[in-house]
Amino acid sequence: MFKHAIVRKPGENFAEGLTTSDLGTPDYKMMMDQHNAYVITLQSLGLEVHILQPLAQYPDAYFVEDVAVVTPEIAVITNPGARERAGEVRHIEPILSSFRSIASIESPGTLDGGDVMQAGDHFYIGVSERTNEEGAKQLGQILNRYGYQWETVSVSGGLHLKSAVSYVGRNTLLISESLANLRPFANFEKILVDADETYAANSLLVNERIIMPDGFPRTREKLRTVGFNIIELETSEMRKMDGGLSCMSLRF
Ligand code: CIR
Repeated sequence: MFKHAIVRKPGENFAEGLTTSDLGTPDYKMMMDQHNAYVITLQSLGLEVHILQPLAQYPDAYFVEDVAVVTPEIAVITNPGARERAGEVRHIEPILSSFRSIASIESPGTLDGGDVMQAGDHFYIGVSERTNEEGAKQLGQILNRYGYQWETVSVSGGLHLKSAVSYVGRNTLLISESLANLRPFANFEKILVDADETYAANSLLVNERIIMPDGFPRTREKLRTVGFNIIELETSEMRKMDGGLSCMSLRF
C-alpha cells in the first residue's frame, strides 16, 4: 500500500514544456482543474499528498515521476534524458531525502522515471530516447543491492516504456499491442489495449484501485470484466504535453 505521493503543481507556463503531440495548446485553468482532481483522488485513496510549487524555469517539472525512482529502501534521483529537464532533479532531492536515503544516476547515464516499471521484485527499464543503456545499468545495480531484479526493454515509438504498458497487480499488464509479444513480458497475464486507445495503457494502480484516463471505453470494459475497480480522470491537457497519469506523481 502506498502512504505518500509527491506532486508538483503545473506552472502558468506549463505549455512551454516539451511535446510531440498535435492536440493543440493546453489550457492552464483546465490543467489545474485536472491536476486538482488527481490530487484529490490520491488523497481519497489514503495517500498523504505532498504538493510542491511550480518551477518557472522548468515547465515540465510537474511530471515528477521522471526525476526519481522510489522503493521502500532508497530514492534514486535520475538524470533525465532531455537536456531541458536535467536541472529539475535538484528540486526533488530535498523532499525525498526526508523519506529515504538518496542515490543518483550519473552522466553519461540518462534515465527518466517514466521508463521504469516495477512488478513485484522485478523492474523493467525501458531504453528509449530518454533512457540509455548506461542509465539503466546504473539503476539496475542500485536495485540489485536491495534484492531486486531488473532487465531492459527496448522502447521504439512512444516517449517512455510506461507510455505503453502499466503493471496493474495480479501478475497482469495493461499493455499496448505493440509491446505485448516482447519476451520480457511473456509470463504475465495481459489486458491488451487497442491501437486507438494506446494512451490508456498509462494507467495507475494505487491501493487496489486503477486510475485510468477518461474516454477509453474498450479498455475500461476489459478492466471491468476481469474485476478491476476503476476511477476515471480527465487527462486532456496533460496529454497535450505528452504526459499521462503516472507521470504526475511519485508514489511510495
Ligand atoms: C516531457 O517530454 O518530458 C514531458 N513533456 C512529458 C513527460 C511525461 N512523463 C512521463 O511519461 N513519465
